[in-house]
Order: sequence, then structure tokens, then C-alpha cells
Amino acid sequence: MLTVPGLTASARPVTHTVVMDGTRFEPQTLRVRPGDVVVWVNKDPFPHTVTAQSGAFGSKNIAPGKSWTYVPRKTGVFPYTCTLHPTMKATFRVE
Ligand SMILES: [Cu+2]
Repeated sequence: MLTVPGLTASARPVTHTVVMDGTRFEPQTLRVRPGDVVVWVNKDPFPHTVTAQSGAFGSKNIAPGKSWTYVPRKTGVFPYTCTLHPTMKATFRVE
């Protein structure tokens, strides 16, 4: 069980998963709350990145079969892409 400091009992963190498969992000739009845990899982046989266009967050290369975890702290709408495959686009909403 992951614990995230600074959260009240009424805002328990939820874990969300985004799959990278077939050179796309699924789901295309993810809505989460600050403090939630977001895991991107790479199911493709080549690396991907998760890179906010604003620079708010960004992974290094995520190898095949690996994942990257991020816990957003600030609200906002964050379009992101894979720097290796610029056609991969998705939106991450923290509300
Ligand atoms: Cu990619």
C-alpha cells in the first residue's frame, strides 16, 4: 500500500494506469486528483517517454515491459507526448 504524505482521510490516493501499446496512450485522457498515483506501463517492444509539453513532468526512456510512476501535486491540464514518437499524444488532467 502506498502512502502519500499530506493527504487527509477524505482524499485517499487512487492508483491510475495508462498503457502504452501500439504506439498510443490508453486512455487518451486521464483525470486524476492531486496526490493520486499514476503509472504508465509500456507494453510495446520499444521504449517510450511520458513528457509534458509544458515541462511540468517527464520520464526518461521507459523500456519495454517497464513502467513509470508519477504523483501530481498541482492541478492543471497537461498535454503530453512521447518524445520518441511525436504522434503519441494524450492529455492528463489534475482536478
Ligand atoms: Cu514512444
